[in-house]
Amino acid sequence: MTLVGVVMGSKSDEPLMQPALDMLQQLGIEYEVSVISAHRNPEKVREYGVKGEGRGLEVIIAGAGRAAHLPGVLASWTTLPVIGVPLATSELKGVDALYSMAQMPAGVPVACVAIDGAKNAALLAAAILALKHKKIKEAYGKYRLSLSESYREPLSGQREARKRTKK
Ligand code: C2R
Repeated sequence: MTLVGVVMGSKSDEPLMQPALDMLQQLGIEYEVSVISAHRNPEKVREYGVKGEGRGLEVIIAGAGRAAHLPGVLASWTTLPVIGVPLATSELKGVDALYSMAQMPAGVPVACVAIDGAKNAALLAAAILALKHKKIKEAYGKYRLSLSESYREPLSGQREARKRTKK
């Protein structure tokens, strides 16, 4: 079942959003991808927001650059959690999009990850889904564990190297 809707403002955003798709796939989370711009396709964005939950979506990830109203507009049409990914596609290198998402007025929240933080958007989606889906909880837990393990190894490796140089 498709649980995550990944939406981007333009086809040109695709390479910057790819890490989210890769991470969702790695965690075994089914997703769909759509290109919808809030100002170019206002009717389509409304339909996506209104019908998403009924189609089974549980989280929406919305990536956009420049004056990035896409996540906010999507969030206005649904009570599903919306995670915004500000993209560095403009002369302002994503700061414009970051402010557009993080500075949502009170009442309609958009969770906002770092500029070009598509991978973290997928992980945050996984954390939300993990509250309800056991398999995703396991996959996400495993991923988090792998981070601490890959962190530990070089450290103990360094200790070994230090021991060797002391001899
Ligand atoms: P084009 O390359 O299509 O001109 O898009 C897109 O996310 C993209 O980064 C340039 C940039 O405009 C952004 N865009 C938005 C929205 N629609 C397109 N921020 C929106 O609805 O918020």
